Amino acid sequence: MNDTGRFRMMKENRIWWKHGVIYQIYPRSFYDSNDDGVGDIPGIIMKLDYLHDLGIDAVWLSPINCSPMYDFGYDISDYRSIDPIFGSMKDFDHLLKEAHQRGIKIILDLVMNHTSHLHPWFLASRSSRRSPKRDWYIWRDGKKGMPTNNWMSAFGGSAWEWDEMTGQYYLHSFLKEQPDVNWRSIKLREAMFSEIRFWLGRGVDGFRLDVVNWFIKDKHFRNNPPSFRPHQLQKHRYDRNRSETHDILRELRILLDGYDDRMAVGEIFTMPPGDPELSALYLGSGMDELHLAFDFSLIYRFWNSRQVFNAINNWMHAIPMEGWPCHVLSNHDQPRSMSRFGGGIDAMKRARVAAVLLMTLRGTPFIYYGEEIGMKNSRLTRQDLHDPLGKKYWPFFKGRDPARTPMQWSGDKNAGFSKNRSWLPVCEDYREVNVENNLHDPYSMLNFYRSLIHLRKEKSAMHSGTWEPLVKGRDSIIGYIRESSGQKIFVALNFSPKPKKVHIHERGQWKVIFSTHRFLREHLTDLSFPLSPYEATILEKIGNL
Ligand code: TEU
Repeated sequence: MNDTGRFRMMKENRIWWKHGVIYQIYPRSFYDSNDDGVGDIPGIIMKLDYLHDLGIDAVWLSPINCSPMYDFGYDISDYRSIDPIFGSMKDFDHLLKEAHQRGIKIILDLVMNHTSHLHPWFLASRSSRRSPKRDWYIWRDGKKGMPTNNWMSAFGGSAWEWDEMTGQYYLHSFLKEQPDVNWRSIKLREAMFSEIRFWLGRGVDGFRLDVVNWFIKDKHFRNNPPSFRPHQLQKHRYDRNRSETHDILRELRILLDGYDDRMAVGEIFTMPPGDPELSALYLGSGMDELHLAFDFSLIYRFWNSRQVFNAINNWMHAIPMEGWPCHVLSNHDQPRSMSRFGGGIDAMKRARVAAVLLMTLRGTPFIYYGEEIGMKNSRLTRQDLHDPLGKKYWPFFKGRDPARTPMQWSGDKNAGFSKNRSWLPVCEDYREVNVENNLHDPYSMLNFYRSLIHLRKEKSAMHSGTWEPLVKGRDSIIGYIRESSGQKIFVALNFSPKPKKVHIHERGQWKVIFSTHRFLREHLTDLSFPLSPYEATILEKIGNL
């Protein structure tokens, strides 16, 4: 077989959501095509070639549906629409077509634990106790002028809001403008599934399901027990992770399996330090619930090789036999990994080690926009903030805006994101850290990511091989073997600013195929070799495996 044939076969053997790389776009901040200061769908279309060159296989868009934006799109008032701030349905269809032409899949964010308080379903539900949609949301009588139980909202305070007109409380796990729907109502469930079918019919390739582990609440509305952990006042025993949620996911999987090649990745929201066993539960057998589930252990870790290793190792072990992991360093809710892993002059070096880790693990990597150029959290002032969490908890917590600032395209005004003042100010380092500079520098972070992603595509061991850890975070080193039939790769990562040494007695001929420090094609005869400070090296075994 010639090379083209082999490449085609390699491609066909790849399952996009397993072996590809997924890129998260926060649409408000990606690219502003109409200079209103907010990113939009035509802006994403204009940057598709950039994404294609980067080598990613799919894009996950944070919500683009109509929303009053109390929680910046995570409060949807019409699932079948596109918010005019982002464009029109025509723009969206155009995006789908253009992305598909470049071999890029589109994943939509479905926020189905709650709707906006302005969604017509909630308006109907709220209008009267006798409304046919009353039980589409969760309404309860109070007890002596108090809410029915002690459940707390993730955004602070009671999760119950009094509704004067009908004299009952409704549940909201987030803002009071985000009432929780009642997934126990068959009618609501049917309505939600029909919204999903609408997007499947339009050709969307997959969904990211927001807080999918909170869908079902305790039937008896029991009080949550207190928690003695930092940042948590109660254990969310009765309002999260109820077993009936799995029935919904099994139903959803049947629906998706009825279409060709669609997927669902669920946000399994857990508090620090993360809970891999719990996240893995939502994969079911690996074949009958979610295709992928986020585990937040790694996103909660700082720069410590042992802790990072343990987070990954526990996650890998939790995955069911037929399941598949995914890995993520940053998202729109958490501090960017560049900042979390520590600033200073070594920040970019650590980011490169982290990039090699992300791209060489067994499992689907998710990149958060800007990670590929080394964007960090922005220093914002109180006046800059939009996120309700930042406004509420300033100055103790700036909220999530610091990780949501505009993509840094160039050193021009507003980082080339918009000709007008952007909705959030661009990060202060945009004159140095931007796509244009990165494109001109062969050794830039962007080119580093690009070659890593392309190497990952090329090497079956990297995208679909087994994972065998050999150095487990001891002495600042993580080292592992990835193996697929006919290919064996060793990845060595030095988390330390000091030189280190790997000691593994595995003889044979090893060739450097990627490295922060070494020449490509350098040969080693053993896996015992010195590592420079923050070195990340990938070796491939040649000859007999
Ligand atoms: O996040 C779930 C969630 O619980 C986080 O918002 C968390 O409370 C917060 O990050 C604490 O710092 C999802 C979305 O990703 C998030 O953007 C939404 O605000 C939230 O759900 C509600 O839809």
